[in-house]
Amino acid sequence: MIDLSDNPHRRYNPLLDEWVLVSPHRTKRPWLGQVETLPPDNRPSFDTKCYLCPGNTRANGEVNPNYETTYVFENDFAALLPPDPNAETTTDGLLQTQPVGGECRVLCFSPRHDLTLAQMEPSAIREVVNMWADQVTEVGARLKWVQIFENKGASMGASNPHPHGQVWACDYLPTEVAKEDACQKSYFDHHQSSMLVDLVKQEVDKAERVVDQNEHWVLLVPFWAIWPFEYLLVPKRPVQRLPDLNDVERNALASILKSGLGAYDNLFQTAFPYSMGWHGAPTDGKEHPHWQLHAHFYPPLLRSATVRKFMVGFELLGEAQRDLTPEGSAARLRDCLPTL
Ligand code: H2U
Ligand code: ZN
Repeated sequence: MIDLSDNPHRRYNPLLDEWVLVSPHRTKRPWLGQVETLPPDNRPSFDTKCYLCPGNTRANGEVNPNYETTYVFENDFAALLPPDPNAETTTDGLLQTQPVGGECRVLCFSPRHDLTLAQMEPSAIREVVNMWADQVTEVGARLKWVQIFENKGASMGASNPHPHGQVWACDYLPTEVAKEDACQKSYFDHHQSSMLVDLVKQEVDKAERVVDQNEHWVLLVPFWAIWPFEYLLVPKRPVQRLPDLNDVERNALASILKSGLGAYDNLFQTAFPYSMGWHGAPTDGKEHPHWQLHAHFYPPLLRSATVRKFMVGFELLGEAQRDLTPEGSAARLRDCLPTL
């Protein structure tokens, strides 16, 4: 058997039916590429120019209330709009279009301009968990897919450092979600159990890719991770959607978020950038036992606070590739867990 920690090999991602090339022997190569400059991080707790701070005026002239925990508003520049009843599918040979309907919201995580989710108290993170779950209930009553996500850090395209996330909800299953839906369905049909619930059992037994866990949640670097320090966060019992989490599970989620994001910040001694988001069963009013709720965290950093991974060359033209093994990344992140 080849030593996976030192030889090139491919790994299978059963959630997307895709492969990733792993090249662990390359980690010793010298780096002469781009070094990103770090944005200054001496933010005030309130910024008069921030459109998310309490009491400030947004681009469309609306004034934010003096909120004390979390605050949700309709995105003033929404990427999705309510469906146009007259819109139609069009086909011209290979060229097709489809009408879409949806809505976008902005989720303020805290009135404090200077905090990040990682720096917030577990009780305040718990408010964010409640907000996420409430959004799925509320918006999911109208639309079958409610994508909750956070882009953190300028390098991930966040336009404002004030801690916030977004909801983009739509009347169709987006591409990545449709792939996860099909893969989980096929696994469930073959095994009569949910793929990610089974994965959690296997990973907790092995422990080598687990970064942190508590009674209700496991945080791990997936075997098939593409991003150097990618996380998959999964509840241990079968749970289809965020609103299904009970009180105890929500507190446990706040706590594991605090520790997992703390490990990110400690790793390169920086406010770690990432895109994260939740995947759960579609909100179409039906049961989807093949679906297991989970969150993905995709951070771009590779070697330091200033050296990031790029998806280029072979990755764009062939398939995704990584140098560090997921096992090595998980071990480094475990070493960085904060003492809470
Ligand atoms: P990002 O930082 O992740 O881009 O999210 C900020 C969102 O806030 C962005 O989608 C919206 C932008 O459209 N926004 C408003 O809705 N109102 C504003 O006054 C400014 C920005
Ligand atoms: Zn602010």
